[in-house]
Amino acid sequence: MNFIKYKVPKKQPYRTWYHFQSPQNWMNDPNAPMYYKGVYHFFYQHNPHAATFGDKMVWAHSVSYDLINWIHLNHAIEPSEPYDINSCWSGSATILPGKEQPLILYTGIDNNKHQVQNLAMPKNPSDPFLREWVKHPQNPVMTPPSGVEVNNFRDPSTASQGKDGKWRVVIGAQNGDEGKVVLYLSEDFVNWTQDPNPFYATDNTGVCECPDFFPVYFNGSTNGVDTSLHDPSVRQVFKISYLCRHEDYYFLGKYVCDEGNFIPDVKFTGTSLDLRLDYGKFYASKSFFDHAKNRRILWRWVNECDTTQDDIEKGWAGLQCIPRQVWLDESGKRLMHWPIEEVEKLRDKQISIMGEKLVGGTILEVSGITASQADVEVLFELPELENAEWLDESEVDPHLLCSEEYASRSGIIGPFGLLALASEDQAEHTAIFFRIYRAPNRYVCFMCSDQSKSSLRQDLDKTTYGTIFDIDPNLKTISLRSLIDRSIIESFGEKGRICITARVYPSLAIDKDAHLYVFNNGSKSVVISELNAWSMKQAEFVQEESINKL
Ligand code: DQQ
Repeated sequence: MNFIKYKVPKKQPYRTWYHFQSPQNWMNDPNAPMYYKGVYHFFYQHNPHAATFGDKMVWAHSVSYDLINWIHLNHAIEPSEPYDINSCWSGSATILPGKEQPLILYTGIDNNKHQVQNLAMPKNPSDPFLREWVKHPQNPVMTPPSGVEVNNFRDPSTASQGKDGKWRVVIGAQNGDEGKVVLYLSEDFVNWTQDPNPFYATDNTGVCECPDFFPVYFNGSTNGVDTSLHDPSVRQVFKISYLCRHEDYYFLGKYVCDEGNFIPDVKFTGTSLDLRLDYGKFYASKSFFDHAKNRRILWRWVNECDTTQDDIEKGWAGLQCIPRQVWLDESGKRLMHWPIEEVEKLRDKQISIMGEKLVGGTILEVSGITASQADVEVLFELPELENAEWLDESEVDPHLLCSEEYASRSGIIGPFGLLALASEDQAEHTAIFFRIYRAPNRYVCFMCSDQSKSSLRQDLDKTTYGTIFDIDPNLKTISLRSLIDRSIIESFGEKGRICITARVYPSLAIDKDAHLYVFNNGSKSVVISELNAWSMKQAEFVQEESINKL
């Protein structure tokens, strides 16, 4: 097999070094991630003709042995038949037990612009790269049911099998103001019937896109669970991407599989109390169970925050976060996220700082690494929490709080954190920070990613992101990890309890001119208990020679 190596062109300061991107043009949702015959597969929504969304979307396909270095293959699924001639939209893979055969359900936009669900199978299941896919002769296998708009019926999930042997998938939909998720059942994966009971409905959220439905262990274990396991050791996660908000929310709850009945612990409120997978730029996530390493892995699309014209000039748009392992925390109330361990293979030169006290107003440079591509982990030792300021969180919107130049304002315990992708004079920087408050009967932490000074350029969306979460009143330390990669910063607070992803486009803080700082603007000192930062090597992206040259 011959491969062509892809190199980041010199004049592409925003092209990432180790985050997955399409070789060129537009990319959006992750589709059908899976592990099959020793190989990880990743498909994605792609417009092969432009750096903008298109009207003939295809499924692009890449494979990897470690989820970090990738081989791009030919497109797996393209519009070709009346039932998908106007685009092949998102879907999922299910590996049937016994036969060990992967099947894909995807949404086709048909010749009437209706959305239908189609089935595709590998032409040669013994090819570990699954290069070629064939469409089932009985397609479409599902058409819009009554009570669902014909142009809003899409994104079938991975199927789970009940004790009755039947397969179940959930599909996103809409009817008028009502966003919906509908449940379908099948004995043979080809003939599907809709469950007559309403599965999920919500008002004013738009289409419930890309529903994901999977179990997690309820005992603090970080192990993943196969999608079809339903027993008392697991709780169910139901994730929805709400079109009107362009944000991913999830619910934890009970699932009685054979009754098709999911009961969320808490309903959607439309407020900052709702649980989100990531509080930044993040959409259309999809998970899979990696049985090679017994873990559940989450992928998701991170769109650009520059202009369409910029995307056209760059020749590409969209990237994917580093895949994250997800599990339920010990309290059973939140998902935890952590970048897959394989990303650590890219760690290169390391800098450490131990036991450094940061008095109020300190800014300390973390020098000696490539600050434009870095992995930084820092553990802050906190002062006594009883010193914290008062906050009535019911009266604040965390995003707004974050946009009021909070990093540079002084508080008591915080703001403290990192200034990433910063210019030497800090005129440009993205501040990722914590600030701790006293709230009625408890302490809370505000975590923020502030992009307002991320670039001197004016034509960018510099929305800031923030969230408030409860902390243990005896908390002594708090951790922050940021994966920095030229135009993306993925941050993980409190060991992965809170994630915020941001896109930034510095005009000064590029390549060797990018700097990394740690700061404290709180009047109480915090101590860098331990900081480790690594330069990150470039991941390897190659393309099979048989297809379009780069
Ligand atoms: N993107 C796909 C749809 C999905 C949306 C089209 C979510 O299937 O609903 O590219 O980003």
